[in-house]
Amino acid sequence: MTTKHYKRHLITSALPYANGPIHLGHLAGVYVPSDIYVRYLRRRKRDVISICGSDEHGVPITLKARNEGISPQAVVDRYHSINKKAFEDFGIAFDIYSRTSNKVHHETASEIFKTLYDKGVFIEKTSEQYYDEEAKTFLADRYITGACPHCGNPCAYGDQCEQCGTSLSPTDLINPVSTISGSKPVLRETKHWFLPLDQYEPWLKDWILEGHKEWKPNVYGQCKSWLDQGLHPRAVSRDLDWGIPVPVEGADGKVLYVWFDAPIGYISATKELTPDWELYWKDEGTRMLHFIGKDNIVFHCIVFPSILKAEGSYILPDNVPANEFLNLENDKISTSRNWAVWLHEYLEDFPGKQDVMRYVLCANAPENKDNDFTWKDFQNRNNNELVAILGNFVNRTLVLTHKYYDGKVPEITTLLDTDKQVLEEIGKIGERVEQSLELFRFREAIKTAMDLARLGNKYLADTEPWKAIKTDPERVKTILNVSLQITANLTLLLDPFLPFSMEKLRGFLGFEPTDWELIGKTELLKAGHEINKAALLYEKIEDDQIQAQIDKLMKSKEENLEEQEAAPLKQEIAFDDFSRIDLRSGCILEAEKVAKTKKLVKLKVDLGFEERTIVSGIAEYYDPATLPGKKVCVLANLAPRKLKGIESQGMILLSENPDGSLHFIEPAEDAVNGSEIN
Ligand code: B3M
Ligand code: ZN
Repeated sequence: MTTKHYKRHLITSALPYANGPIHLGHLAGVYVPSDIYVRYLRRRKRDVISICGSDEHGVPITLKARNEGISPQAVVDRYHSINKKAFEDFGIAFDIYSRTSNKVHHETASEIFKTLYDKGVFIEKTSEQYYDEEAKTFLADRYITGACPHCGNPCAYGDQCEQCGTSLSPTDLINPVSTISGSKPVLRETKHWFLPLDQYEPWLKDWILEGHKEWKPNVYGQCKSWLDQGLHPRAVSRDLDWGIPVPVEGADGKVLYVWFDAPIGYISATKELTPDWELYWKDEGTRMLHFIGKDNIVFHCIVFPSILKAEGSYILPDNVPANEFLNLENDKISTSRNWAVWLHEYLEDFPGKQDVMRYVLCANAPENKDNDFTWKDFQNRNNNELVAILGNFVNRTLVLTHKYYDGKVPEITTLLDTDKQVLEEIGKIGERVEQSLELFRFREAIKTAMDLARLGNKYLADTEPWKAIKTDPERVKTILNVSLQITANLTLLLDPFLPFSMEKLRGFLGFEPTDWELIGKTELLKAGHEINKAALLYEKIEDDQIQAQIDKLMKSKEENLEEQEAAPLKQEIAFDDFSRIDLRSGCILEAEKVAKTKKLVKLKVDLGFEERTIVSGIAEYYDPATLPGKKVCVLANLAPRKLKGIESQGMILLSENPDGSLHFIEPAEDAVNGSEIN
């Protein structure tokens, strides 16, 4: 089915956490595609609302507040306004940009929780969780670190060891420490309410795996793997003091889990936008689409639909065209490492160039796999595509119309076959762009739309009006009339992608319509119509502008490495605790990568009194071929453990730099193998 088959459209875009600014990754993953699609629907005169807002609860917010010594409300107030303005300035045309700390959201989320609670949907469970007595808060998985029981990595997280990849639960960690206060957390009983996702598994399998085979492969595939693994009850409450209080008896100090409340934020925002909100959320004539990044797929395809299904009166998403991730200069975008291009800074550094970034992020979108943004590619696409193809065609057409006809659209004298073919091709290109957009293939859509500008350039190159004007001025009238029709069609076709420049171009042409249905129609610009004074649509971006951005990134990378605080000190220990560990000097005899792992190397280590096999997560930092002969420090009395089938008999001591790189702690060259390290 295509957009014309639905009475109305409800388009939601992922609610960004209000704990930091918007960056290119957010735009490429979610907001540029959703805005293109919404603008396309509006140009087709569809009944559509575009919903977004700040996601203002959850641990990311409270951590940011703690790190800055301000309140969570102060954090969300700051970033809600920064992000709201940045989206507006960038032309992301939401109908509403709300926020989940609003009263209407607290009421809506509480009401839905209460409905499910009263229906007996939730499982109530009491379990032990780590509690930080200093910070007076229960600890979410990522806020507990400790030694990995499998590879000894001293900085494993409560949910995963990043050195050996093992998934963990907080109680697996050896010597757990709270990353908030650095103190040793204690286990405390706590009650929570669980959404029984396992009970919805049969329905989800039918609804998604049978009913939505048309979903993008990256979305369908992730849903399938989650469902194949089997779903488990998921806690929908947390022990936090920031969030929406759980609206039932016996829930003091507990709030709704952020991923329970946040998607309901789409509903609350719609309530704020229109009294007809139920038409969009409860009428089967509405098509609901969620635009998100791949890390939110499970919440939008499995958790939120299960909540809506259990509540019983809401419609479900018809599609969830999630994008993959955008990297930056071949490295993952990272807020904590300040490895990002922030939207509000881009707008300051490149004023008036919103469409250049919209164009690049669309043409280079991570639609089916992660992709990379480089400033060089940004410059090349601007200079070689926007300036050299689109801008060049439009500029030549307008300049020649002013030069030969004083700015008036000349009448068609004789239409040759070539002219007719060009005019017919306009409509065909329009249809192809439409098909791509209906399938959420935005890269393909903008490339096809640019084919119309390529067609125009070829038409001018083939007909050479600047030469023909001397010998056959009547012919030139037709050539420029056709070129002006192409230009008018470009404003219609590219408007969803490049709204700022197409508005400018409509101004140059004195052409107001924006209806998609006009694409390919004859004579959008009538003979005699007067066009206005024109200017360049796009200007070249110079090397020094790009170099300045690259320098800025490198500088922030260096600064970040210096600034990055060392990991918090672990809890104080007595000498006896230390004396229980046995450290020895050793020397690597052999080293080989462990097959099918990214990080692991199998070492044979000479301890003087014996040789040991030890597995270490250093493959990304050391070439095994260079290791034989290297002196190392060995934790020699760590209990052996199996790693990828290999028994590792001890641990090599490594220091971890702020950038995550691992480095051997090397005894002196003359240290005897097996000698004790005290
Ligand atoms: N706040 C975005 C994120 O995971 C998350 C989206 C909520 S959409 C309801 O970064
Ligand atoms: Zn590990």
